[in-house]
Amino acid sequence: MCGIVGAVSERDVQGILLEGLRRLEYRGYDSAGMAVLGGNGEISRAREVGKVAALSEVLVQTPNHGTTGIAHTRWATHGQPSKLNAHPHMSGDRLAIVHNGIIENYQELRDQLRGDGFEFTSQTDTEVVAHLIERYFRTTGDLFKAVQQAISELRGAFALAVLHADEPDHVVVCREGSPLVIGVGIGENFIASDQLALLPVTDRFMFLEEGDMADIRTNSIKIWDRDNHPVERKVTRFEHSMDSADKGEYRHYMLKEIYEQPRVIQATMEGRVTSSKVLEQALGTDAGQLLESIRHVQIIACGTSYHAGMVARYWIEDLAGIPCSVEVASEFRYRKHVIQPDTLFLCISQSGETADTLAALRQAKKAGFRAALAICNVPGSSLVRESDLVIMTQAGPEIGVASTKAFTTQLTALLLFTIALARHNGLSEEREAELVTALRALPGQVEAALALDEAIAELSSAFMDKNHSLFLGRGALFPVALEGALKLKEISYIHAEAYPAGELKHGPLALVDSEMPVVTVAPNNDLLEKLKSNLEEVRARGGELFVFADGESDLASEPGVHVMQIPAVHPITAPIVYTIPLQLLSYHVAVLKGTDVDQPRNLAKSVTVE
Ligand code: HGA
Repeated sequence: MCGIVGAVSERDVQGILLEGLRRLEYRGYDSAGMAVLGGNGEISRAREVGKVAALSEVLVQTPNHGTTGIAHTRWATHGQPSKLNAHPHMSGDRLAIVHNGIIENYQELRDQLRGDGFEFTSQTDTEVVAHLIERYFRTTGDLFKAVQQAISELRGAFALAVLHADEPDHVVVCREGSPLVIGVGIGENFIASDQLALLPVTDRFMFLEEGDMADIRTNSIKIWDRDNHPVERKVTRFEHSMDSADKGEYRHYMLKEIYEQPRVIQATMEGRVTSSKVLEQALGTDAGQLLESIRHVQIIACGTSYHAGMVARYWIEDLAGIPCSVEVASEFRYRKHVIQPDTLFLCISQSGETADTLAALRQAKKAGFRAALAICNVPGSSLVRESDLVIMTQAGPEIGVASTKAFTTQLTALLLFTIALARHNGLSEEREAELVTALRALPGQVEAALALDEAIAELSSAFMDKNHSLFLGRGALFPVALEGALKLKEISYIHAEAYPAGELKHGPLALVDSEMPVVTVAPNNDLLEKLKSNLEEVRARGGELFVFADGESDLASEPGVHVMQIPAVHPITAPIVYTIPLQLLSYHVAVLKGTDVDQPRNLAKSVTVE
């Protein structure tokens, strides 16, 4: 999704802005641009379609020197990806603006502003905001007031950074529905939509709250809340090490992130388990009291996080005996729901800024859920700040657009939560100790699954020239099949569908032939025998099978059947371990196909627009 970077400094900011944009590339975007206020009192702007490298080349030819600037990577929502639609947008040649989000009433404002004589050069909703601010600037002669008045007329979601040539040396920013963070420097200050963009220049950050506006200068940061009261926002230090945003020896971020999983799963458990128990205080000081009262769990998430939620439903109903519903956020938020008493609202999001998930949470709070629990990877994100309880995953920055380590750490956190909840609902000490032992074995088991990398790379050539594929799983492994299919779609662009294996004969079997590889995850659980029958059904129709199976499952390779043995795992933790080979399979197929693995086409990392 779009990214914003800005700087107010005494030194030249072009390099800082460009580096910031590069660090936001992982979010996915279609064009990039920058506006800098030069020493001559003029704003110079550069915009290019495509990668930040293209913008950088233009800036080598014609540099944008100056000490105050704003920059942007755009992921189009209103108007096609083009140079004219790329940000920054300007009103005349004195005001420049960058925007993340969507202005819902842009058409009506556009008509009004046209009537006032403003000319539009783009199809974007953002340009409306530029002209609206300029209109108020003409009457107030004050950029801060002009932004304040303009945003009072906007409906939708936005993070904005505004620069005016008549008011040099500062940037005015605001946040309503899209994230914005201030980077605190010495004799210089910064802004960005994601703190990662600013790590080369600072590790101290202030997170703006919903409705905040701020005035950023070299030596001051002033913030006002929605009611126009001056407020202080806490300065927090960035915790993850700098190198977590580097690729290191790996060819792609995605591969690096797949390999980080043993460590980050371990980190997600750290401080939260003893040798035999889950420490429920790690979920929050009052967690015990709250968990005691929960009678139902409603999980909300999108994409990969939704698949994590689907796995958790099996766990919660199995171990805690509590009913659990799972729904994608974009559906949940637009329908009426019946809320059971004492329902816990559980949101899962890697970034904590997923627009639909946040909107669902805000609705849920009004609707009267018992409490909200967030499972999230980004400290200080909106989701974390707005939830009652939080379990932070410790995945560290995830740069690859296709989520890997965020998923398995979400599952780890969800299992910790499930065990804590189950303890209030009849889980015995022995069973808890057994589950904690299974959890603690995970890093080693994931490591063992990673050892299959080379063998999976060989297998992947069978998918190279295929257009479709089918993924099968049963029970809690069905969402793992869904996640495997999603990974293959996302990065190799091969159409992949996932089904609960028992559904095969109710339709998808009609598609099976030698051109349709069928991938299956088959741990040694009580559904294995049933799954084997489903695989026979595929073989009988000439389908080629790729089975990731428990070593004890007595499934063996034969012509048309490729079996990869996975070390024995506890049935409860199997979904985490069996995810690994599917990630590796997608990765290798994508590499063979030569796609942009870390930034697949049309996709964005944190989906901060609806
Ligand atoms: N609506 C604006 C910004 C889009 C955005 O924030 N994407 O993540 C545009 O289309 O330019």
